Amino acid sequence: MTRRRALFAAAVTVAATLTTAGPAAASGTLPTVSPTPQQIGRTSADVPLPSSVTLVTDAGTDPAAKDLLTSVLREHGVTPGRHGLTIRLGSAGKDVPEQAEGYALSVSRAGITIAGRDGAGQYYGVQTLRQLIAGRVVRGATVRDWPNMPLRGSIEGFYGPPWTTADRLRQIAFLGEVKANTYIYSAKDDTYLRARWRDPYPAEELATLGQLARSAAAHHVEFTYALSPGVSICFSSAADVAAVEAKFQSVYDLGVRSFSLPFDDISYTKWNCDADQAAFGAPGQAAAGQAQVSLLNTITEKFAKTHDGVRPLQTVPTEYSDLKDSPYKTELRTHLDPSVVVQWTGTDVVPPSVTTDEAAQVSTVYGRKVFLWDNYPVNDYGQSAGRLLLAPYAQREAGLSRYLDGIVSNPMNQEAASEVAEFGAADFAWNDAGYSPQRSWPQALARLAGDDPRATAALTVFADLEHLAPTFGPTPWQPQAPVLAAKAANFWQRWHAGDHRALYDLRAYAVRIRDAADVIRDGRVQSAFVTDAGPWLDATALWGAALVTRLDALAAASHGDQAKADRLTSAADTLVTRATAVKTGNTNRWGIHQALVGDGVLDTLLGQLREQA
Ligand code: LOG
Repeated sequence: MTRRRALFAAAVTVAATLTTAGPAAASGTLPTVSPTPQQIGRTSADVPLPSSVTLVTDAGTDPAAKDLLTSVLREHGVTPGRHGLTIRLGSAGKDVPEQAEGYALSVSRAGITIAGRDGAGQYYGVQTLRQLIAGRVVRGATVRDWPNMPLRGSIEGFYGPPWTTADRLRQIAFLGEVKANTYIYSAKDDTYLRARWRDPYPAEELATLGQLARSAAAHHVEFTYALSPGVSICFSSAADVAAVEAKFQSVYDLGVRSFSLPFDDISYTKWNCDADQAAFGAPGQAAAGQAQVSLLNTITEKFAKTHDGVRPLQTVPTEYSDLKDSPYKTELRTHLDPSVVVQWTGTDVVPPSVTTDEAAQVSTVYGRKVFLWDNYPVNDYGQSAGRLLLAPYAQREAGLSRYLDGIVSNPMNQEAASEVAEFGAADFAWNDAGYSPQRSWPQALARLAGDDPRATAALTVFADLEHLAPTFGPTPWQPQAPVLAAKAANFWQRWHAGDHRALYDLRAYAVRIRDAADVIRDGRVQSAFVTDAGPWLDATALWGAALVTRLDALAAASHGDQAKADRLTSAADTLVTRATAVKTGNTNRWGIHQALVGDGVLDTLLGQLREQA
C-alpha cells in the first residue's frame, strides 16, 4: 500500500470508529474527542465517577498534567486522595506509543490509567480524559494517540493592534486545551520585536513576558520568542549580532526556550549599512540569503546550541509564499544549518488551499520539512476589512504531515473569535488523516458556546454569515453564507413554482438570524468572544429583523394587502439603513469599517424580496 493510500485507509478507520460517536448522554457511544485521536475504542462500560479517587503518580509524573487532572476532577466535585477508584498518571505503562507527545489512556471499572511518552503526552492524556467525562460517569474507552506534526499552534504575527496580555493568557490556555504546543510571539506592531528590536526591555515588559512564559510552560505550550531585526540590522556588525543575542538572553532568563528570527516583509534588495556591501557584495537575492544565513547560523552556534534546553532556531524567509527555486533559496538550502526550522505560508500568502504536492516542492527547495505559517483566520489586510473570519479550517490536504514540521495559524486581532479556526488547525496538525471540517467546526463552535445547545445553534447561524474567507485577490477561498445562500436558492425555486409555504420556511430561518445575537449574549458563550463579535452581533440582529420584515411584506402583498406590504417595506428599508450603518471598533489595521454580515447574500436576498413585494 502506498503511503497516500495508507493515510486514506487510516482516515477511514478513524471515521468508522467515530461514526458511532454521538451525544454524550446516549449510552454505548463515545463523545467526539478533539483533536481526533489516532486510535480510540469503546472497550468498557461507563465508569461511575465517585466523590473521591485514589491518585497514583510516579517519579515521572508531569506536574502540569497532575495539576490539570486535579482541576478537572475538582470541577466535577471529585476529591483526589487515597480512597475510591484508582487513577494512575505517569510515564510508565503498557501500550504507550513511541511517538513524542503520545499517550495511552484506558478507562475501565478496574481504574483509569494515563501513561505518556513524555510530560506533554501525560498532559494530553488528561485533556482526552476530560472529554470522556459525561455527567457522573467516565466513558469506558481505550485510547492510543500521538500527534502527526511536532509543532502545532498559533503565531501572533498580524499587523495592527497586538493582543493584550489577557488575550495571550487566554490563547495559551486554549492552545493547551486543543493539544497545541506552540505560541509564537511575533506581533508586527509590538515595537520591541521589530521597530526597536535592539532596545532592551523595560522591567515591566520583562515581567509580563515572564508571566506569559510561565503560563505557557504550565500548559505545555512552547512560548516562542520571535525577534525581527531585518528592518534595520547590519548583518556584518558584531554589535548587532550581540544585540540579537542579548535580547534572546533577556527572555531566556525568564524561562523561554524557543526562538525565531523572522525575515518576512522586509526589503532584501538594499542593505541597511555600507559594511554589508563590503561583506556580502552588491545587494540582491543571493547576497541577502548569505547575510541572513550568516546571522541564523551564528545564533544557532553561539546561542541555540550553547544554552540548555533551547529548541532549534526558527526563521521566516523573505521568500515565504511561493514554490520556485531562486538564488535566495539556493543560499538557504545549501548553507543554512540543517537544524533551522523554515516557515512557509503556502502559495500567495493567503492560500486558497495547501496541497501535499506544494509542500513537497517547497520542502525540496528549502532542503528540509517546512513549518506552515497559515494565514487564516488573520484579518489584517484590505480584503478582510470589516470581517470576522469564522469559517471552518479547510482545504488543507491530508498527508501534509509528511512534508510539514507543523502548522501555526496566524489569527485575527480578535483573539477569542480566532479560536474557531485555530481549533480546526490544531485538530488537523494533530491528525491530518483523520481531520474533517464538518466534524471539527461544530465542535469548535460548541466549545465557544460552553456546550450550550441553543447558543451553539445561534453561533452556527451567526458563523454562516461570517463565513467569507478572502484571499489577497478578488476571489474568496471560502464563500459567504453558504447555508443562507442555499436556503435563498431553495426559496426562490419554490416561490416561482407557486409554493408560497416556502416563505414560512425562510421566515423561520430569518427569525433565527434576528435572534442569534440575543441568544448568544444570553447563553454560556465565552464572554471574550461576545466582546470581540459585538459590532457584528449588533448588525446581525438588524439584518435579521430586516429579513423577517421583508418576508412579512411579501406575505402581505401576496395576500393582496398592499398597504400593509408598503408599510412593512418601508420599515425594512429603515432596518437595512441601520444595519448598514453598524461599524466595527478601531480594532484592526483597516480602522473603522462597516461590520459586514452575510454581504453579497443577505443584502442581495433583501433586494430581490423588495422587488417582489
Ligand atoms: C505577513 C503577516 C500578515 C499577513 C496577512 C507573513 C509571513 N507575513 O504578506 O504578518 O499578517 O501577510 O496580511 C504577511 O505572512 N505578509
